[in-house]
Amino acid sequence: MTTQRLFFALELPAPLQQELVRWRAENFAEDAGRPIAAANLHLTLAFLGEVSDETSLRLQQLAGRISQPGFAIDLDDAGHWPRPGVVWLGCQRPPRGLLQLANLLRAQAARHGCAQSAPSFHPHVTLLRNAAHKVALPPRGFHWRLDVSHFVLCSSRFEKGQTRYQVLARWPLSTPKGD
Ligand code: 2AM
Repeated sequence: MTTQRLFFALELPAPLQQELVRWRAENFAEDAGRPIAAANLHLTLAFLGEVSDETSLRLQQLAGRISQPGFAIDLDDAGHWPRPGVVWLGCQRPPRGLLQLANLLRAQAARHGCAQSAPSFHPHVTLLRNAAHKVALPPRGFHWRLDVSHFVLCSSRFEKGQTRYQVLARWPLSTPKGD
């Protein structure tokens, strides 16, 4: 049986990825942690772990039935989790649509045997890994708006010393009423 390491995620547009990398370079010490490559910056909705092709197909079918409006995320918060050694960018007020989408995908994953390591969903974009020591965070006041009109399923592979994510499938969210 073949398995793949998979996760549902929100993509960040390439210009935003580049902007975040520039901002990170200007606002964090060089030894704060290991920077995530621009192309790998994303927001995980539900981590599935190693799953069989059968489970992957089933979860993709369920994902395809999700019908909810798109939403906007204000990336205006940052933090440090010393235990996993993660420095992240997040939102002070996650929109309801984001929580609804992630919780649905997480519940479907859990029902198919994919254990969620975190009991609750804290939306974030990981900026640095291996950040075990105290990290000076930039003062609040930064802000990027992410308009979300679709979500994706990605595979994660470690090849030649690098983590590579590949988008396997994409699903649209409907246009919010009034647009
Ligand atoms: P992170 O950014 O908080 O580390 C691909 O590896 C994505 O899945 C990453 O964004 C990562 O979240 C998340 N991920 C990796 N391993 C995980 C785990 N054991 N539990 C939950 N999420 C995980």
